[in-house]
Amino acid sequence: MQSLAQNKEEEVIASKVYRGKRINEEDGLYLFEKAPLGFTASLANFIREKRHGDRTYFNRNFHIEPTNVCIYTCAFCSYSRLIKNREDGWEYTMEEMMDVIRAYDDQPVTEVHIVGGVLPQYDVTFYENLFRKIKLHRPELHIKALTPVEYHYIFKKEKISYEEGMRRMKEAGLDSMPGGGAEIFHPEVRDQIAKDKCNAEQWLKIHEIWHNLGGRSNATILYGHIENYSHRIHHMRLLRDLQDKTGGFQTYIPLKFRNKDNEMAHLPEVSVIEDLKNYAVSRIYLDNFDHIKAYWPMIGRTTAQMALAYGVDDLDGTIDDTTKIYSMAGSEEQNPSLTTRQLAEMILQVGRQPVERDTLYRIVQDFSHLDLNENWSGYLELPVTNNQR
Ligand code: V47
Ligand code: SF4
Repeated sequence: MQSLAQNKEEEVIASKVYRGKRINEEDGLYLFEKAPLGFTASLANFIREKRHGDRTYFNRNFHIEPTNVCIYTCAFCSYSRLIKNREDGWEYTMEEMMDVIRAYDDQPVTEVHIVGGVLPQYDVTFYENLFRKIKLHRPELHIKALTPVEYHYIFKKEKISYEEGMRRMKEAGLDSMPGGGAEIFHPEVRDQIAKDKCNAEQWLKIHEIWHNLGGRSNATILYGHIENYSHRIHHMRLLRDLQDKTGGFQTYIPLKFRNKDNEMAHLPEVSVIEDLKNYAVSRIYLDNFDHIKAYWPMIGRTTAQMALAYGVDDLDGTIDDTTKIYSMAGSEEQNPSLTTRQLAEMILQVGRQPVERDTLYRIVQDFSHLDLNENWSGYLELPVTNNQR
């Protein structure tokens, strides 16, 4: 493999990557601080293509956000602000959430993603009942719900251990855990931006317990605010270490900090170049993660397409947004939702192969044979989203 390395450090890193060896923290820092973007991108793309070829995954999913107010006070989040002024907010009842589920009865979605603010009325029993009701109504719908932020809070309130709590969630129908709440693990940063919710050890412990119960989960990082590159590497090191132990993480999702209407609004947002570099370094450093996901509503469709050349192999899903956490924070897409056709087109336009997956990355349908000029069938126009109803 012809390497773009221009000096000794780059030769060492390239040689590790081409031999399938792990890079260390210094290598990671070098890639962040000094390496030319083209060099880093070529290594990330090498790994991406070795693992997945041109395959680019997406799923048909929709989000439910139980509430947009929260008892916590994360400085980067527009939600904590709203608790003082609840008329701007919503707090769904169980039946209202079931109405959203029922609205997709005729749609070929495979996953519901449930995450929102933390409120006392949503306790262990509430979520057990919600998961049971969803499974009773639509057993095959994958429930990807809540993060250690909610779990830590509700289990503590219920006075039960993480083990018992996660077992109860599993029995009630929880299928997997999304990656939120990770932010930046390092206390130098976490104490400033998310000081009152679960800490890094608690976040990691709950994932570990879930993995040991046979569950799968994702991991995120919130980057591009007050953290430095060492904090990002430290964050990934903790994830890589846990993944060595359990193998339960599926995908890593870098989330770009957006600065609208939150306590950190004075900070500028990082550039698209920084986004692409972050995806590429993540792909190289996290050698034991199968997938790197670009969450397209946050960075916009065009950057998401570009990210497919920087180590990313997954674009999340059709999403259909009842979710406001990102649009309120100033994300690119104000009403994020795409049909299968639109997602597949985005992937084909940059020469990759669109593959619909389920939450556990089992292939549902391969769309790579499709010709952009063909008259596509109605099936591809689904899901017809709430936004379009
Ligand atoms: O943890 C909040 C982030 C996360 C802002 O697992 C913000 O498939 C940027 O984790 N700027 C929740 N980000 C979302 C999440 C997620 C999203 C998509 C897919 C998956 C998955 C998980 O949203 C929070 C926080 O890091 N967030 N405010 C903001 N101003
Ligand atoms: Fe609450 Fe999550 Fe927002 Fe923090 S990031 S204030 S825990 S909704």
